[in-house]
Amino acid sequence: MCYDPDLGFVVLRQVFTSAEIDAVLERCDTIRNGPESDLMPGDKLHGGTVHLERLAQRIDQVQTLVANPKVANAVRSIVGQRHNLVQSSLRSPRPGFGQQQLHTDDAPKEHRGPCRVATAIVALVPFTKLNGATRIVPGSHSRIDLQRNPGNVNHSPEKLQEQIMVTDAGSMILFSGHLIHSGRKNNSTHERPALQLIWHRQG
Ligand SMILES: O=C(O)CCC(=O)C(=O)O
Repeated sequence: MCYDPDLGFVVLRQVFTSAEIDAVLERCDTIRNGPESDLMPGDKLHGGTVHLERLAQRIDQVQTLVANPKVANAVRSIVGQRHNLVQSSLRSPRPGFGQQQLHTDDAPKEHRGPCRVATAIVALVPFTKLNGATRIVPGSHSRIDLQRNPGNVNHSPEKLQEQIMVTDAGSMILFSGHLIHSGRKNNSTHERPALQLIWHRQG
């Protein structure tokens, strides 16, 4: 499947094997249970949602994922040839947490041509409606009016439909950083861990 510039997203299936997912989760657990001196700025172990930052520097499998040609090609089709990874984090809402407002990951897109930002969410467990699978609004990356007021999506006359990204573990939801999206509440009894990767166009 290729990035669809009209919809603003693509799902890349099985970018991680189950062994790679296990290795990433195990390493995250080691960091979470390890000495405080191993924590990095932005790591958040308490509260409703656990965050671990800079995982491309801390976990080999994440670094390999970023270099995966299938991923790199898809990122290039969103932000162009020259880009850099600015975020590689774990986001893991605990049961009862994770709900976010609809938002974009960059300022409204006022120009045609490549996007400034690409975002990927990699499911480390199956994403279900119950556990807070990410929601996205296909096509909203071309709607500057809605990017300015993402909360208006559900009231727009054209009724852009939000889509809940139910998917299997190991799949990547890759989208324009101008696409309206959000995390949803985890109503399951387990954490919903996912990687969040963000690239910025250079130049
Ligand atoms: O974890 C998710 O489902 C989406 C997270 C997100 O959009 C964010 O933290 O900005």
